[in-house]
Amino acid sequence: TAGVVAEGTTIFKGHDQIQIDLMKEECIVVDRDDKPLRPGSKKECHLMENISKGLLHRAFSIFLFNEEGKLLLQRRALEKITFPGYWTNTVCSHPLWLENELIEEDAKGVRIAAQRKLKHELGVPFEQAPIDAFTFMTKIIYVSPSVEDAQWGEHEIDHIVVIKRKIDVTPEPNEVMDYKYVSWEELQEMFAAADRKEIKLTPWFRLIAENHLEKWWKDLDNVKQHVEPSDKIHRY
Ligand code: DMA
Ligand code: MN
Repeated sequence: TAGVVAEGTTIFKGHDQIQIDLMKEECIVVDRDDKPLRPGSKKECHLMENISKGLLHRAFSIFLFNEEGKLLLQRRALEKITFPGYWTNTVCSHPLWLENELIEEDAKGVRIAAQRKLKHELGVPFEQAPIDAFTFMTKIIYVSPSVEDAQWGEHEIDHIVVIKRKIDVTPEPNEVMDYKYVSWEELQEMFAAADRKEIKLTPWFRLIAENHLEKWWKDLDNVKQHVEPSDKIHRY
């Protein structure tokens, strides 16, 4: 797989073939107000060369809490092309340019995609995570190069969804190398460990955790009271 050439440049260097194939997925290219413009391949959307010119796509981040109110984190597999080996929130991915995943009403498309990826990455059966169990909270926009390989990065409008549910986890090893449930206090210890460079945390996870998560986590059973209007986008 080394040295696959695309558009005249060596883009994939010894990357995992399954992850290379996933770069063909059709993401949703959006404008700065999150209005869908056109499909764009995952590869196109994550090359810094395009991001530098302003290319932006739609994403989602799931924060899943168990019955005790602990947050499920995953450690991204070393096969991932962006942010390999990083600890992050339960699941992050992209709604695709598909009729059902483009539905805007009540963030339904994002919730359908969230259910799809909870199954794909963590093996959660659909019936354990019905789409109505996800609550859309707010949107953030951010940009970040991938530290390990600067040709890749993220520039997304990230839709944050929260779900409190008992689930069974069966990780897909090509996606997830480890997972754990943490309390708020344990998460603060992870931030300190990341500051000491003992572990790596994804930039979007830290951004959401430090700016938005606490008020939701402390009021999980009334989380719907904290839902923000769908046209509100926090800009970082
Ligand atoms: C992308 O996550 C989404 C966000 C919010 C950064 P990802 O790289 O894990 O996407 P995928 O699982 O589709 O590769
Ligand atoms: Mn992305």
